[in-house]
Amino acid sequence: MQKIIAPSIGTTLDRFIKNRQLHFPYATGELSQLLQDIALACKILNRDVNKAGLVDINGDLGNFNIQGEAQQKLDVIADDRMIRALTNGGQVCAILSEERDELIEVNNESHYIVAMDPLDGSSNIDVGVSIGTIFSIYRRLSEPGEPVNTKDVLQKGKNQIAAGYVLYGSSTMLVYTTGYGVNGFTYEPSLGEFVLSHQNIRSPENGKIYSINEGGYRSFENPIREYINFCKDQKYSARYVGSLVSDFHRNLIKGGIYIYPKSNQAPHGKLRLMYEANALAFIAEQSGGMASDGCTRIMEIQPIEFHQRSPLFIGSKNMVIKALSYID
Ligand code: P6P
Repeated sequence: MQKIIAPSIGTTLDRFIKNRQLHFPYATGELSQLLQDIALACKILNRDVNKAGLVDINGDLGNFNIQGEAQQKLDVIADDRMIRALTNGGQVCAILSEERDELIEVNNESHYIVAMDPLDGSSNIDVGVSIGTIFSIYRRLSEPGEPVNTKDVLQKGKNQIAAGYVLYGSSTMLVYTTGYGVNGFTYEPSLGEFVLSHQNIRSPENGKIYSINEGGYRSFENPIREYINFCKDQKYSARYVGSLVSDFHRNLIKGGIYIYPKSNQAPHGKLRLMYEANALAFIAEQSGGMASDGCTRIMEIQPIEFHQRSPLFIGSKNMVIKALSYID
């Protein structure tokens, strides 16, 4: 068997994925191909995002997605690019997108399902704030060739084969896990490659950053208000970008907690289980962190609807434990 050389900083994503595949002699390479298909779409999207101010792709389209949120032009472009790359790549049998009401059936013979938020935080596009793509990968439960059914899609987060995000920020980073740790790759435009820059990311167990939209303070339940007051007593720093991937990534690297709780306005929270909470929960846990909806481990929640929402407490393990201790 080919000698497995531990990847070093500077390794390209493609080489890293191929190296990892060597650890699994029975791997068929399909997941590797799928990850590369996603990376390709995000490289193209990175170009679109970086010129958003220069060409007419800012602003909203005047229509709304299933969430009732104004669809931004770049939202739709991102959705189209991801769907095209995944379809052309040939590895997915179905795609669940935040931008599409219904499941997109692709290739009945393929094994994988992708749940994605093609461009999260898109309301920030016009004001130059970082935005992100979030993806989650499952293996279908039905046999190839059979029609894809809802059970193939509505799987618990603990069944994820892989999950990740791309942060289009001061630099563009892809962070993902396949269940064997978390690694980060920074896009090098001169090479057109994602390059390993953050090997085996570990989430600090403690932190001094809390991320929650305190504008909702009066609509939060008392335990959330009490935890916010605890954070203030501890003199933690309040950091809330209003872009989930940005807030999550900063907390992953520096230590911190992100909370989007249920409230009067959002009785189930705002964030979506299938393609936001589950994907980030996989990364959080694989890096030593924690993710809960306030009473249940995110990755244990049995989904019942494609676009269902969930409250989210995610980040440094001891901070999440402390926040949950305020909730009966
Ligand atoms: P609010 C963006 O719309 C998003 O889904 C996340 O990226 C972000 O963290 C959250 O919503 C912001 O929501 O209600 O605080 O504006």
